[in-house]
Amino acid sequence: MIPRILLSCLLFAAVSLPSRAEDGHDLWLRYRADPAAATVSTLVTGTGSPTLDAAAAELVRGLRNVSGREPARAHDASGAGALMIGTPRSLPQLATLSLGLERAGSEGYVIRRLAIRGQTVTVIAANSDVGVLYGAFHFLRLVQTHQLADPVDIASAPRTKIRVLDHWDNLDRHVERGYAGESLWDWHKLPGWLDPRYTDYARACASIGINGAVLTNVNANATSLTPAYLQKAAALAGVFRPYGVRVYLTARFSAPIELGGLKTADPLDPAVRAWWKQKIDEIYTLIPDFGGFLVKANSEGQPGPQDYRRTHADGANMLAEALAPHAGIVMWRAFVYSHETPTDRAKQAYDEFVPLDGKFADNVLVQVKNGAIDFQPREPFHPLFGAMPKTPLMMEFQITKEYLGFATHLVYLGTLFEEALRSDTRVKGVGSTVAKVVDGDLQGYKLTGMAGVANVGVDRNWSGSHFDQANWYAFGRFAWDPEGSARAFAEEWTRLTFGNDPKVVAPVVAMMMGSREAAVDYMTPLGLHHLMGTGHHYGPAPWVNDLGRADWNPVYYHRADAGGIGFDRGPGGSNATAQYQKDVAAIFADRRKTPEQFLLWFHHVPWDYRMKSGRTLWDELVIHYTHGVQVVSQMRGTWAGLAPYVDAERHAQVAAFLAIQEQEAQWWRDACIAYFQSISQRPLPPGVTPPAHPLEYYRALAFPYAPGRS
Ligand code: BDP
Repeated sequence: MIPRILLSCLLFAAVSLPSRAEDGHDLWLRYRADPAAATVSTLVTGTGSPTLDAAAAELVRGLRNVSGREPARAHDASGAGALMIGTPRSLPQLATLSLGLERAGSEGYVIRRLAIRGQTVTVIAANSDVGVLYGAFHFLRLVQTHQLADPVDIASAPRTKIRVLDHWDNLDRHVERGYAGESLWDWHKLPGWLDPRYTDYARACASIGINGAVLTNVNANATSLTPAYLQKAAALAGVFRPYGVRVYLTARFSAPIELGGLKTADPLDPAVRAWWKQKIDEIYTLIPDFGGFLVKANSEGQPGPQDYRRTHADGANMLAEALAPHAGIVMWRAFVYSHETPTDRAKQAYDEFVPLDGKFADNVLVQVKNGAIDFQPREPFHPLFGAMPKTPLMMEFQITKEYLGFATHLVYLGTLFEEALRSDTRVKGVGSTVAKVVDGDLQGYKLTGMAGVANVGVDRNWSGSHFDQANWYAFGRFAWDPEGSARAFAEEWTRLTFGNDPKVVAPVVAMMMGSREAAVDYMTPLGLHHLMGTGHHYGPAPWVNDLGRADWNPVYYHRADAGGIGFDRGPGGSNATAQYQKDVAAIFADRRKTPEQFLLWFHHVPWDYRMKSGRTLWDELVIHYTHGVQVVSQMRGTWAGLAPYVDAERHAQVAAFLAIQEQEAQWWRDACIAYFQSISQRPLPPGVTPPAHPLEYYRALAFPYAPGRS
């Protein structure tokens, strides 16, 4: 007979060999064999449900792969090392234990280690099935990151209700601003073929607490509301349901005309209202737990209620009224600006929406981008946060890196999310952070939410690069806890993705934490914004001044002239600063008080202005551009040194992408310095290398096939 210890070694070896390819496909759910990880002898479950079964299956899959041993299954706690999972309803034994389940709320969970009949067992308990699933994923994270140290008493509940990915995916599978291949949704083969990736997508979402997916682009196509496409959406909903991921769609405001043959889409027209009611009822017969609609209206050419002299509230409330009986919601976007409005684009959303505060139906959230322009590498927080106490505002972040180097630049967005969420609106005194607005704590919103513009596609590694997976991950973690920590999420992700070796974890986390600041430096330092190439937004184009609308041109945003650079948004300029609470406004309106990272966002500043460093603004700008490139070079060096510790396949791709990033960072820096120098007419600070090419070279570059076009 083979001794047990030898048997388990053999089993372990069998699981670890042959090792699976490290191509990133498994995301942070890799479950690689790890002799140092905690084990579970028996998995104890009660009555099942699709969601509880998914939780058990995930635990079995994870524990089997990590420990090389499949846990036994039982319906009663037996023996040391057992893991009990369920709700008090599915596993009545849990009701007899004092677990503090009230801490879990309706979607959260507790994970506890306690003694039952003298044996130490671990419990994952929740008040709902999906809470158990979330707890199972948390437990597996603890196992893989070696954090399961006694005593264990964890309680976690999400701080926002709606935690959604917005897919800017078209029905032809082109992903607007997507850099990871075609859309995951294979509309043509749906509903007949259910790609296994749909399940893996839902697992990945559930593992970080995401509970909704808006399947279609905000630049909406009414075809997605036709019966054939609703059947396809229903098939996806069926796959996602056990994982707690609800399906949402974008609603094209003119659908009653395009699909219904009506003459108008006026939200106050009875026939239009009846059309939407009937359409929504039809959706719910196919998708009983349909989440609702995301709407982009009267923005960038999309139709909307203003086409009929109605307000955004009129439009949103019409849809909300028809969705309400089914418990559906409307996420109405505040990303609006019009070329007919002469005011500073940064002011327009606030001007349009603040007068509507209190006029939206209870099941409407207004979805606000983190900053007032457009997902730039850095923006001050959007002045709408805190300014609409009677209207739930949900945060919209962009996970896909439209303005941050596409898939090839290593830019960890956790720090961007954190910076936005920790910004202090001060509307109810110091500490009135954006996080507290969004999670409802500050102004008592009943509905709360966070949306992330997804960065996934059919690429083998889902996100187009290994490190972009971290941005999906961090988004989910921040949606669950808007007061979470970018560093903690980076560390979790790194351990799950590259293992627990401190020789890898410390340098990778350090790279991630500095990466976004580096991108700000080599693209748009000191508050500059929107200098990207026309249309595709690839690379630098600060010189562009000939587009149809003033506010599409980079020159509109940087306003560089012989006297200086920057957009005067203070009282002497557009007065956008006045949209903030008065103490915040006083800081932003004063160029001496404005944090230098936002200086040129709010002020037009002379080239020879003295910065805090003692340098002139011009010198400081050049130093920032140069520093950004240096940080990328350092990241390359750090990564090269990690070759012995990272599998060859992933190491090679990251190394190649960092080389691209370094070249492109240099390109950004050189092109911007060449252009701004042509205006500032000042010499480079001593010791600084001049741009590699004359300005004309950069201006002549063209990229007709850059990905992600709109
Ligand atoms: C901009 C994108 C564009 C989107 C728009 C939006 O360039 O593709 O449609 O935002 O958020 O950033 O609606």
